[in-house]
Formats: sequence, structure tokens, C-alpha cells
Amino acid sequence: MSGIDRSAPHLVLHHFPGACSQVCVFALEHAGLPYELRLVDLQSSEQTGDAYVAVSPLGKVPALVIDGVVLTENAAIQTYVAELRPQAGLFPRDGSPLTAGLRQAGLSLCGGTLHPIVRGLANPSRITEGDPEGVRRRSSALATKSFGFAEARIAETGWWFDEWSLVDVYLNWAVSVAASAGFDFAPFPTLAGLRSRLAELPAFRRMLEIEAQANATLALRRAAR
Ligand SMILES: N[C@@H](CCC(=O)N[C@@H](CS)C(=O)NCC(=O)O)C(=O)O
Repeated sequence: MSGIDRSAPHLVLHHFPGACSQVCVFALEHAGLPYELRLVDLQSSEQTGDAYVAVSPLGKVPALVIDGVVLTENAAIQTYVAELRPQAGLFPRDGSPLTAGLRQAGLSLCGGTLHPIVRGLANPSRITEGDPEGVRRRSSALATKSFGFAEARIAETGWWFDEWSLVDVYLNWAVSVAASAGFDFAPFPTLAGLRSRLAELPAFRRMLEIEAQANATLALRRAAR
């Protein structure tokens, strides 16, 4: 966290390293907002316990608590942070309805289309009581189509818009989950290069450090059990 800003609301972000909450960590870091981080250990099913369900009834990260009010849904949290700190440049802001529509299209693509697909690639047995391999194969076909669409959209500039925005950080998260699950990004070189282009941003590097630290904390917690 950088730059204490006394005019900001009290913010608590619930997150897990490697989860889609990393986009919210990046947004808060880039905006320079003061915030607290609370780790929710998804691997130990902490999200299903009473304490976290009282915060976020669906038991999902991210959840951002804003002066005691809970905001869930990644796209909503990103939009909130961008509205709170418009000068941070998290999305382009030219006042045009088309730009606003394209922003929503990018966020919906990541949250509504790519997220379920990459979950099907990474964790198919959570989706079916039947053959997980069938889910994985189907998810792979859907990933080829949907990542192909995203690749075509970002191929010209390297970004969803002319410059980087949170949509690219969110796309990068989906790419990283799919790649870890073995999906081949060779046909999608612009998507594959997102991580190294984003790593030029200090907030992206801080997000990676925060997640590495969180992984170390989780390892210690688990070892102590
Ligand atoms: N629609 C939600 C989905 C959030 C979500 O599925 N988060 C995952 C991590 S990437 C999670 O918390 N999974 C825990 C679980 O489903 O038990 C959003 O966009 O914020």
C-alpha cells in the first residue's frame, strides 16, 4: 500500500493469491488508496466458514468492505475504485457512451465469459458430478473461441483500448489461470505477452509481491495446523 490518503473511505479487500481478486489488488495499488488486505484461504475452504459467509454470502473473493458496506463482484469493485479515483486512469474516461460500453464489454467478457471457462479448464470436477475430462475438453473448445476473440480485439495496440486499462489486468488473470491449466497460448501471442507488458507498471509488480507474501503466509499457517 502506498500514499496514505485521509479523505478515502476505510477499505478492506478480501482476497486469495492467484484468484481474480488480484485485479482488485492491482486497482487499489495503482490508485494509491489506503486499504487493508484480509486473506481468505480458498484451498482450506475458509470461504465456506461462517465468518467469511457473514462478509460475502456466496463465499467468493473478491469482496471489498467500504466503510462497513460490502461490495462483491470483481467488475463492480473495479468500477468503484475507478470512480473513487478517476485521476488514477484505470479506464479511459473521455465521457463517450461508446467508451463506457466498451469498458463494460471487456469486464463482462472477463467476468461472465472467460471466468467460467477457465474454471472449467482448471477445476472441472467442481462443475460436474460426471466425467471431468468432458468438461475440460468442452472448456478448451470454448477457450479457443473466446480467447481468439480477445486476441483479435487487443492485437493492434496490445491492449483492450489504445492504452492499458483494468480490462487488460483482468484478461491477464484469465490467461494466467488457463495457461497454468495447460491451455496453449501459442496461437494467441498478444494475450501471452500481456504479463510482461503489464509488469512495466509498478502497481502490477507490487501486486505480484503482495501475492507472493500472501502465499508465504498461507504456507506458514498451514504448517502450523
Ligand atoms: N462473479 C464473481 C466470481 C468470483 C469467484 O468465483 N471467485 C473465486 C476465486 S477466482 C472464488 O472465490 N472461488 C471460491 C469458491 O467458489 O468456493 C466475481 O466476478 O467476483
